[in-house]
Amino acid sequence: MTDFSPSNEDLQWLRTAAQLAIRGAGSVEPNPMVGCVVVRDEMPIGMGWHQAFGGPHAEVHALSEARSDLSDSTVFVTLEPCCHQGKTAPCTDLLIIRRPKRVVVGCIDPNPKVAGQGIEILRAAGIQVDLVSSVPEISELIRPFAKLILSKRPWVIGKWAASLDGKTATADGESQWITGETARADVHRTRGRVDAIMTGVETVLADNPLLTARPAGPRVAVRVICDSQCRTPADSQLARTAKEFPVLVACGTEHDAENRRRLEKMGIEVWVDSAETHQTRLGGLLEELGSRQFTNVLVESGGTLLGALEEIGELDEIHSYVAPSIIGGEPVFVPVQNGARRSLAQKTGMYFVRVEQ
Ligand code: AOF
Ligand code: ZN
Repeated sequence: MTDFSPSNEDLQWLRTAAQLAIRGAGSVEPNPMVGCVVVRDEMPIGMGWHQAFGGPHAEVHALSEARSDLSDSTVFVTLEPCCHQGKTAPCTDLLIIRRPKRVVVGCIDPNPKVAGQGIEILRAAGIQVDLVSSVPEISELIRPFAKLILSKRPWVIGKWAASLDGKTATADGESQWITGETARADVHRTRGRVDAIMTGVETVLADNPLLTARPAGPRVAVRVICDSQCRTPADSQLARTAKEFPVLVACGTEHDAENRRRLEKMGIEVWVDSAETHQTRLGGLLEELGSRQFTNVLVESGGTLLGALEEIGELDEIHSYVAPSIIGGEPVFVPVQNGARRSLAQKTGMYFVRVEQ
């Protein structure tokens, strides 16, 4: 589908719609975040966003606010309007009834039930539809949704905090706390919108983390421990709080049966993966989380688990917190431990989405 060349004003309204969409973070998943603005004579006459899973779509909110005749109005929507009956009615039906002069769409819906058909249907009904898929803020909005719907695996966000010289702990393993209050508050905001927070048993043994969002966000994450032998201590903070905040221990067939029973009695779900290697196990765990419709998984672990995820190409986004300090010495603890490349040509390329001080 060809891309339309937007005016500066078009871009501005699309960005406004993207900002509205973000308000649904943590409340709409596994649906995508979507924002919508209805504009007439350069003024917004209706604004909306998808607010909750199962609830009305962004267009429904925006169009109900824009009450009057829309024949001189443009609808800016970050995602192609849906054309299928899901939990809610097709947005294309609503748009065809309300008949705006033009609809500007920020990206195609990767859902196979839509996938360009929403645009076709509106055009066939005589409504001008312009696709502007070049706005990065909008493409970023739907990446987790797109990954889950197309690959059935969740979007994986790796998080670490490091010194300016790239160390995540001192040579003796001390890591709490490298960064300050602002960075920690940001991490807690992320924890409060994801479906799972994953860590490795080594981190549980070394740091005894709680891995809850404080203050709570819109979503309560399942705390997932990669623990092939089921070594998670029954007196760890994670185990002791399992009845309040869910914990899933992902182990292998070689796990310690007695400790497994002990953990299950504490309300922990133990999930056994029969795959042989750690790598296939990680893939299996991601598939399991995807089958539960988990959209976003935050990984807060040491370099081994993060490195293993990186090696299988499943590290989709990084939240890297850099502290203005130097730890020095040989790299003992670094964010991504395995998968060392010999040549720069083999590096995994990424790009900056947002850099904040
Ligand atoms: C839109 N606007 O705001 C959203 C859309 O079960 P339903 O009815 O909520 O439909 C969910 C699907 O609709 C979802 O998988 C995606 O394809 C699309 N989401 N579409 O026009 C919105 N959230
Ligand atoms: Zn819709």
